[in-house]
Amino acid sequence: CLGIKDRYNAAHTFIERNIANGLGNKTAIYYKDETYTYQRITDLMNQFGNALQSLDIELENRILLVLDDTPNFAISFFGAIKIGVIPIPVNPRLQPYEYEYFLNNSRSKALIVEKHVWETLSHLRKRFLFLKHVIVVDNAGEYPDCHDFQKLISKESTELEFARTESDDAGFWLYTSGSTGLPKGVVHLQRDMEVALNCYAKGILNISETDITFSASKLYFAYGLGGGLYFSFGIGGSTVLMREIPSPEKIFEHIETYRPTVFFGVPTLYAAMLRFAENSERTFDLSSLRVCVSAGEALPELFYKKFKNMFHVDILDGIGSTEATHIYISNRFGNIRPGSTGLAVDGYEIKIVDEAGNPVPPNVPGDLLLKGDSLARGYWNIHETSKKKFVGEWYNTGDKYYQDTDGFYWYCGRSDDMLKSGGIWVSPIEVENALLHHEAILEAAVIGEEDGDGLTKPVAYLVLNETASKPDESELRAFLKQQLDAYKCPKRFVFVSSLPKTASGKIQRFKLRNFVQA
Ligand code: 3SK
Repeated sequence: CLGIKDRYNAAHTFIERNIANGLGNKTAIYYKDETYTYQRITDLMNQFGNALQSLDIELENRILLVLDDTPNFAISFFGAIKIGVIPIPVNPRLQPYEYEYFLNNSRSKALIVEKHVWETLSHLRKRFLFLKHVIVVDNAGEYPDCHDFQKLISKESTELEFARTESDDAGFWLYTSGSTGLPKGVVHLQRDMEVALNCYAKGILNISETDITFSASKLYFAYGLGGGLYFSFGIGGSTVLMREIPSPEKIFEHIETYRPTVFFGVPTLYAAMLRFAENSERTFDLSSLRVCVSAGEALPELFYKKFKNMFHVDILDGIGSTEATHIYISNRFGNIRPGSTGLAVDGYEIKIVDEAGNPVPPNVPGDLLLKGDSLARGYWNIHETSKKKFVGEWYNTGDKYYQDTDGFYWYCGRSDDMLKSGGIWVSPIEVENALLHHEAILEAAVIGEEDGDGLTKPVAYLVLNETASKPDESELRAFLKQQLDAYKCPKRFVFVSSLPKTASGKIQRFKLRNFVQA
């Protein structure tokens, strides 16, 4: 037929291929004291897809998923994809005005929502301009103008046809908040998850059918979506889902109970796990893990070493982005350089360029550009920003990096976070890592601030360890001078009880800058 390419649907790759491979009875999800086989997930996914169709939600319509990490997420996400409807998972712990923005910006026709979120939102319903249906999980009849998730899908058949989708069709969106402005809808294609699976999960993690994954990062975040869902589904493995906010206690409990083999976390969580274990009277059994993964921010060398020492497992640090679908630079088994982000993942090309766009020599920081098949199509409805960030085949990540002579990449910070002190670029990451070696310091964030002469100087915001007393500033300076050139040493230290962070654990240095300017 003219105009029709080969058919492709990610719900086949990640769900139904497992049935075709004879894995219908295999556990796909461990959740609380229940197990969900691939057959059960397939049946529920089909029922959900049929339910959407019965509500006239059709090919290329968008739906917003405001769901916790439970099997309902997997069912809704892949059920929508199977019929060519575009699911948009977002954080279920936001303010009502943020959902108003997501619903109107994406023009979602349906909202699939946890009851605890709908309770905060229902009074705003008239402001959701394109919304036709609200499907509440555990609604129990309290909202007569909404559908109850369980009741709605249980009426439906477990048979469902795939939509006529192709690999280049929009498959799903994720919103990225960035450091300024409103969140941007990142449009991903049907095939993007399979590219990330092949390049990173198979290529770097050697993920296989015997693996059980567990991600502390939530499924609405690109990092958690791979680590906690489609990496294991893509190879017929199993995954552990945890609804709760990931405290160290809960993480240890889940690892000891379900004995996952691959764990995904972020540096602040690894630091919190170490602290929790150091202050605990008992030891924690992490022997089921063959590897831990870190992303979101650079993993300080210190955390890597302490973790390995305490739990005898490597953390593979890498960097990815929502726009890239998943991780594109990573350390590898047997070739870990602590503190560095590692080497380019096969399937991706990396360039580091100066302000004029020319490649920089080794050891010189520049802007990191990325090329690869899992790159998003662009941002929804923000043409100018899309043009600036997606240039030809390259995506400008907004991160400053340098590459050493062995090919390893070293993170210097977000381009917006770099500061010039005495006319020389300073990486906040380098100064923060030096500060973290001090026994009293738990967390550090460094920004540039103008001094009385209008010159920019580094300033450090510090969170102290619970048991530590405030160190003397001259002692801190002397400590840093052993590790850093003088122009990199902070001129001021501000002690705070916490640092501003994104829901995924990234330090928001721009908030400290705005706070200082205000
Ligand atoms: O922040 C990261 O490093 C990351 C990794 C994988 C997927 C998405 C993101 C943002």
